[in-house]
Amino acid sequence: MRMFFDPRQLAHAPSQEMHNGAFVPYAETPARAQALCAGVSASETPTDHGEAPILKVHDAGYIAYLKTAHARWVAAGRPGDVMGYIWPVVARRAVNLTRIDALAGRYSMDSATPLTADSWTSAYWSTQCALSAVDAVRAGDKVAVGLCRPPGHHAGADYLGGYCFINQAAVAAQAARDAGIERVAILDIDYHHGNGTQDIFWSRGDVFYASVHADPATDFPFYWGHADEKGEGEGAGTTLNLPLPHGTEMEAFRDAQSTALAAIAGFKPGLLIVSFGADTFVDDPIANFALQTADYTVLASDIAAAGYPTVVLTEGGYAVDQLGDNLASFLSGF
Ligand code: OKP
Ligand code: ZN
Repeated sequence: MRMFFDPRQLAHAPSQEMHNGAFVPYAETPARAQALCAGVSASETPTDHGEAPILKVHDAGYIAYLKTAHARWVAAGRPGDVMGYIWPVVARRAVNLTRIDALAGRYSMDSATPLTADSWTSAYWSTQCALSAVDAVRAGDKVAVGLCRPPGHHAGADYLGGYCFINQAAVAAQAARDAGIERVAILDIDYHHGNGTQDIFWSRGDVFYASVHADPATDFPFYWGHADEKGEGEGAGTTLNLPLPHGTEMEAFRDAQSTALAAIAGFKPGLLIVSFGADTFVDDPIANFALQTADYTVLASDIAAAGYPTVVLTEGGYAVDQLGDNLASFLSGF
């Protein structure tokens, strides 16, 4: 099984995030990436596909922001990492934005995703891992893995958030479409709903998005992921949300994943992309499900049994000491 990782993914290292009204150490650490690598026997450096596949999904102004925001921040005399404080939610005239604070609000969904001088570089290489995994599967491998960090599923076409900058699953799905695969399905089993992925494909009938996640009534990202969100226009019926309550254990999670896989089977995809988050683990410090390490093997076996060419991309998972074992357990199911 080919796996992709680039050491430049380690560079992004925000010092702190806003959490429940106070600054706390940033949870999405470089140590997570080291744990992912420790969980697999070997990985390869990805091929550089350039920016073009990223720009097929993301807004050009947004990508320019990712690349320049930290320099603007420094030029404005600011310390630390870029952090927005005003959003165009109430006053929506987002025109003539030049000041870094205006841009940060325009291109962010939250205040918990600091942007450093290295964020673009790390997110870029995280995305190249996803694209290289798509290449491996197109070349005939049954399954390939992008050891993606930073993660991607909260990033929309023109916004960052939830520790995410570039949506690797979306860029991978679009690359597969552009390579001639007519229908692509994304199965998102991170603890959190993948609002960015849902938004990007909301009105499209060629990419199915199914997510099993914590109920947005209790969990981030709050404004997406309810069961009645099903897509619209050409995409009506190609979004499936399966929210679950705090305390969810393997049996209920597996049932929900089976429901998602049944819906995906009806869509007849030529490629499956799995957004795999290990933050469903019982001891995850920022989440509230109760999966055990051995459960991930069973979940992956169910996915493998569906028989699609499959690209696995890592998303969350913050119990760093068990992250490698949880990933290894999942991959062994293939
Ligand atoms: C990313 B992924 C305030 C709470 C913000 C953000 C969670 C992002 C999870 N600090 N939490 O889906 O694992
Ligand atoms: Zn998550």
